[in-house]
Amino acid sequence: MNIEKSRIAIHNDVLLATHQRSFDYIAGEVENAGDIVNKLAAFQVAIPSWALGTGGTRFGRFPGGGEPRCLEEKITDIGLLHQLNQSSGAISLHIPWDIPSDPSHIKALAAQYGLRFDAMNSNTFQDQPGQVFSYKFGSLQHVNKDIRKQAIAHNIEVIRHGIALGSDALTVWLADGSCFPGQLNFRQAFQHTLESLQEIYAALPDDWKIFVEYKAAEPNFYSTTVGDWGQSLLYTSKLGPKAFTLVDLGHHLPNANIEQIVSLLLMEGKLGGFHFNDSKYGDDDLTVGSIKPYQLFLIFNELVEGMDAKGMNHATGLGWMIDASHNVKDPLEDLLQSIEAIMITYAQALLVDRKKLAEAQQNNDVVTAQEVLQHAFRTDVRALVAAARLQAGGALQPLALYRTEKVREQLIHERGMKTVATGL
Ligand SMILES: [Mn+2]
Repeated sequence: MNIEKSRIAIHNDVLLATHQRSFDYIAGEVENAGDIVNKLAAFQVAIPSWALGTGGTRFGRFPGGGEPRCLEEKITDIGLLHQLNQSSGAISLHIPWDIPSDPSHIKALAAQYGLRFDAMNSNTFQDQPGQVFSYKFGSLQHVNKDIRKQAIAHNIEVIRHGIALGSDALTVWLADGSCFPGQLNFRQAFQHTLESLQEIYAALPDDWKIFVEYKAAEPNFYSTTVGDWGQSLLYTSKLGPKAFTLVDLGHHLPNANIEQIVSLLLMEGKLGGFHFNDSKYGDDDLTVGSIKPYQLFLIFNELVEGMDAKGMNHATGLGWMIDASHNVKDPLEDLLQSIEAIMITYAQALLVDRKKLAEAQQNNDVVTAQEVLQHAFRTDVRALVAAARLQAGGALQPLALYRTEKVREQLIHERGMKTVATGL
């Protein structure tokens, strides 16, 4: 389904006067409103194919109906989001769930919605039907060379699918690790993983990147072979200039200082990808900004500061993606909320008075430093975000329009109540 441009225009017309009032107020309060709006309009966040259906937990899954049944329908769903907010202009695929049978057709369909293909994701955390060897005891780290070879070959196959679609990055997240003390020799597991990654790295086209994602725990609960940013940085440093660390907000131990991690990775030129979500206890994969919005702001503040220090383009310098799961919400509504939270936080980070903050730091004026950050965080920037959407042809209130257009009801009508997206 499509949301007609005229429907978006009618929606915007009704809200325009109210929006303009709010915009005029904030534009008078901040120095560079026009510049911020342009940066917001350029900023695109990739949606992963697996976020379009109900995730579930290990206890159960309660699908809401109308979920995409194939890759084409996943592209359609992201196209709908992008029509509404003009900020979801990329899709991230997971192989083997999303193997395109006709890549040129899939590429054309995505282009029709203005979507590009973001990083490709491999999957060696499950066994697939017909697979010769099991990944029960790991993949790239495995003690058996034949199993490592199978996992390497899968990653190279993912690169091939990505080339056909015009992607330019591979994200490797490994479930590899151990559940009990003594199960693994840590150094051997690291060396096996490094050698496997080196073979995958050798298969990357010249203009491709590989992102090595780390995670502290789960599904292995004693050790993880890429367990934290230090281990990821070790791998990516040894691999070479096309290898980068990927930070997923939910993949840290509780209370980790993620803003400091991204700052140092940016300094080293080794931050490549970023996965947004939120959590209270572990890798909860909740809606971005729903639990710890101030932490997200502090992270964005370091991202903006660190990227500016390196002269990086905010929109294209890193691979931005939402990596969340939806157990009780409509997945598309959840994604609209996540994108909104990302845009608001990015706008607030752009508001930080860098000069004043640097002066406060230089003078050990701790109070002013905090005031500078919290002034930006407490500024209501929603009208700036809405203005960026309006400028790009999106809806002033995407979630409201999604509901009044009865998008989910239409998707259920088209696809049925009992649909399950591949991979879920
Ligand atoms: Mn992730």
